[in-house]
Amino acid sequence: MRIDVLTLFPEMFQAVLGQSMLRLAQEKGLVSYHLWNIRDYTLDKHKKVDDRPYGGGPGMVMTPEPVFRAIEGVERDGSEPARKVLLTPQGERFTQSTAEALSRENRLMLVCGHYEGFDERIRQGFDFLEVSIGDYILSGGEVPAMVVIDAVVRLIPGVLGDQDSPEFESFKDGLLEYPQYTKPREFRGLKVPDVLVSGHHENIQQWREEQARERTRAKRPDLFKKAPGPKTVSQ
Ligand code: 21W
Repeated sequence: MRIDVLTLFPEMFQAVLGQSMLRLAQEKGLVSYHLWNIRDYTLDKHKKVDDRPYGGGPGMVMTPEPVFRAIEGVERDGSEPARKVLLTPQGERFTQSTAEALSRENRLMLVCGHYEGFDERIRQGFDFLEVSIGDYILSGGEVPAMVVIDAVVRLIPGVLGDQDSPEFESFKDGLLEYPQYTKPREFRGLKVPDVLVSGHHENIQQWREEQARERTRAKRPDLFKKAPGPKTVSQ
């Protein structure tokens, strides 16, 4: 997969794309990241990328010319059209199922805004999937774009090892993760549950399922309602 990122702050991505799983995915040749600065597509001598909103109001709006030129120029840099994603607070909520859908694309183009938003004609000019990562106010689309990249790239076949392969994730059955422990057996008086060191794999599996269900019911009733399995306890 080829991922193009259009942003006013390409340097923000270096640390995230240059470490751990995202870096390894690129080293394995499974993905390539291409960072582009929208400011490089300005035509005026002041390299202006934003301006005051018509009609008045607070903040600045991303001006259409450099964004159009960046999208069109970057698209021509590759050999196939890109699925375009606009990071915006008005977008549809980004979920695991959005990540799964995007992970099947050959080419993604993520367009990040800063300031108060995009001139509306940017939306009119392209076929975007508009995505928000949640209902809180951030300073721009850069962090959301990194969230999207992380969630998508780890789903590309071959990026993760067999052990942490996506099919094994408890999110798949709509439940939260069961509690996990490692050494030592006892830490500051807190003990690892006996069942986990019993070697009885059936009991371990049953305990984990119960814990995952109980945790989800207590912490995420919204997920629990949708998860398969009984919704009430006997008596
Ligand atoms: C925050 C842009 C608030 C615009 C009209 C007049 C991308 C984001 C962002 C930002 C506003 C995402 C207004 C979750 C986010 C992002 C910057 C609102 C007010 N409208 N997901 N004045 N949260 N945020 N502008 O903030 O670009 S995805």
